[in-house]
Amino acid sequence: MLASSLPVRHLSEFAADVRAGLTKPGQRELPSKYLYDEVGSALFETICVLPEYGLTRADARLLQKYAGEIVERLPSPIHVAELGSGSGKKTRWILEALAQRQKTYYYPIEISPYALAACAKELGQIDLVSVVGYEQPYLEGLRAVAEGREEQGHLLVLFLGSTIGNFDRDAGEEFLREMRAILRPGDALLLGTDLEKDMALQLLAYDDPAGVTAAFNLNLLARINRELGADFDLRCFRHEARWNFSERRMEMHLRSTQRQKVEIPAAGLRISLDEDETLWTESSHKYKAEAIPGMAARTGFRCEEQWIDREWPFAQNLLIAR
Ligand code: AVI
Repeated sequence: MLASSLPVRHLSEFAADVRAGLTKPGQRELPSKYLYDEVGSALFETICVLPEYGLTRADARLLQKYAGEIVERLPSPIHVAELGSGSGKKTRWILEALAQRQKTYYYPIEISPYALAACAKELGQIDLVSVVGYEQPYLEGLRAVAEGREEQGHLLVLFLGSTIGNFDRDAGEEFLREMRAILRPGDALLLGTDLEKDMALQLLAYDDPAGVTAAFNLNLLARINRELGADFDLRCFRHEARWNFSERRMEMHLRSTQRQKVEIPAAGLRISLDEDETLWTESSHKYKAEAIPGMAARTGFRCEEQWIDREWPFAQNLLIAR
C-alpha cells in the first residue's frame, strides 16, 4: 500500500479523478485509492496496530494458525502472486509453509516501488523462496505473471486484508471475474474478507478515539493541497464514519463544518460547499461468511474452505478456479 507522491505522468489522472468526484451531481466523492500517499500509508500502518482496528490482526492470526492447512489444499507445483504486497509480514506464514514442500516463487504486485523493496527485504531471506516484484496495477501484473509461468504450474493469488471491501460490490465481483479469466482451472485465490460484526465495534474501528483514522481521512485533502495546489482548510472539515445499513458497509466522509469555497488549480476547479455537506472518501463493505460461496460461484470459482477468526469476525476464503 505504500506510495509516495505521484509521478508527474499520473498527476493529470489524479486531477481528473478529483474533478470528476467533486463535480458529481448529488453526493460528492473522492476516490479512496488516493488515501495512500506516503503520509496516508504511514497512517494506515498505524491504524493496523490500533486496539480498535482488529481487522489486520485477525487476517494475520488466521494465516499464522492455518497456513499448513491452507497449503495442504493446494495443487503442486504452485507459485504465489500477491495483489498489494503490503509489508509482506502476513505472507511469510504461507511462503514458509509452501517452502517446506517445494521451491517457491513469490510475485508481489504493487504500483509502489518502495513497498516492493520493503517486501523483498522482509521476505527475500526465506530459504527456497525467490521474490520477483511486479511494479504494475493488480490485473496487469497478474497477467504478466500468468503469461510467464510454465505449462504445468499453478498459481495461488493472495488478496488479503479485505481490500476487496473497498470496491463497490458489483465492481468487486467484476474484479474477481477478470482475475478468474487470467487464471487456469485449479489455480487458487485466498481472499480475506472482513465480516459483519457488532455495530459499536465496527464504528470504533473507523473512528478511533486517538484520531488516527480521522488523520488518515483528512490527509486526503492535505494531499490534494500538496499535489494539486488546492486550498482546503483542514480545520473546516470533520472526519465521519457511518454504517450504511442497506449496503452493509462502513463509509468514511469528510463533513464541511461551514459554508466554504475551495479552489483546486491543477483540476481547473472551484467549488462551493454547504455547511454539513460531506465528501465521501471510502467504502469498506462487510460480508456474511455464508454469502462468500455464492460470490465465488458467480465469478468462476468454488469456495473450497473458509477459516474464521472468532475474536474479530474475519474470514480467509480459499477459492479454486473452476
Ligand atoms: C485497506 N482497507 C481494507 C482498509 C479498510 O478497513 O477498509 C482501509 C481503512 N480505512 C479506514 N481504516 C482502514
